[in-house]
Amino acid sequence: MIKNRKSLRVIGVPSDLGQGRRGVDMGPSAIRYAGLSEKLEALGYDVKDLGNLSVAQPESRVQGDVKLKYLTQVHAICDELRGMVAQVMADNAFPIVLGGDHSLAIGSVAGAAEALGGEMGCIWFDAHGDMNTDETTPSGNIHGMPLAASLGYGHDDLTRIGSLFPKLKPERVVLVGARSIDPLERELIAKSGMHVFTMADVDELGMSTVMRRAIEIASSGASGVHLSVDLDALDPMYAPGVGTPVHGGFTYREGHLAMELLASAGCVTSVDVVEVNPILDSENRTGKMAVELLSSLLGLTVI
Ligand code: 6HN
Ligand code: MN
Ligand code: MN
Ligand code: MN
Repeated sequence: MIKNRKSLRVIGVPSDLGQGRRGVDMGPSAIRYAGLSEKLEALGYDVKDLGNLSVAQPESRVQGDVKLKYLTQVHAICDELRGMVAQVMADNAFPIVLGGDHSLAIGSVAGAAEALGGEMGCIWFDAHGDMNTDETTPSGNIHGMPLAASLGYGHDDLTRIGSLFPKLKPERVVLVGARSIDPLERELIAKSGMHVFTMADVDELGMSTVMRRAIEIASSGASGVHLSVDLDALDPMYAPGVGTPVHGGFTYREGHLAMELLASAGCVTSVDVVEVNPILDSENRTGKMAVELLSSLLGLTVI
């Protein structure tokens, strides 16, 4: 059971503004089609789907700065999401945020940290570092920046959303699954003092040891833990429908074991499931994987 919360609230963020490639805007629908609400209700939760945030179509918007594409719109989406996540948690419910590209985590982390009064830990499953800023980005895509922004690095419109600054402290931040880090991003990761378990660490230590350490780091002395799940942490064999696939990720069982260990630790207080791209998927496998992982996190092993 996740921090004794029986009420789950689903929020969809159908945005691909933080990403170069279109399709992740359909992620929330794909995850819902895979039976999200029904499966979580079957676990005994009270589930309410709060619908989607409204996001403009790309044809009607201006890209803006090439180093921070769609900054104005991403800022507005993240600020709205921050308010919704904070409200859900103030109502003693557990928010499940469906993406959409990973830039939305700037808003969900901000809202969760605000609701918990700071001192929140964060576990980030990702092939990437998401630790770029406008000064280091190779793409200008804000989905490569949310962890940096949450730690206080980057443009004010990304780091100063809401009242807390920064949202996260590096000693309670853990990235798991990394295997594609840009050269300048690597420097910021090292400088920041956050914790990283690469895929090489998962190979050497095993997922069980990695997750026990990650849980200890993120949750000790913390008011709660935000879990941000980028589906590209999984190997593309199990999650082919992602915008930026990288070989050599979590196996099916490693992904589930990570969730099951989080479930038994009972430390997670909010979650994002992001970067699902149905256009690149086959028969909604990645949407289904997202639902299965959430089911494991919330107490059921789906095999
Ligand atoms: N994601 N590091 C690359 C960039 O453009 O900054 C890729 C980022 C991918 C981000 O998958 O959430
Ligand atoms: Mn990623
Ligand atoms: Mn501003
Ligand atoms: Mn990511």
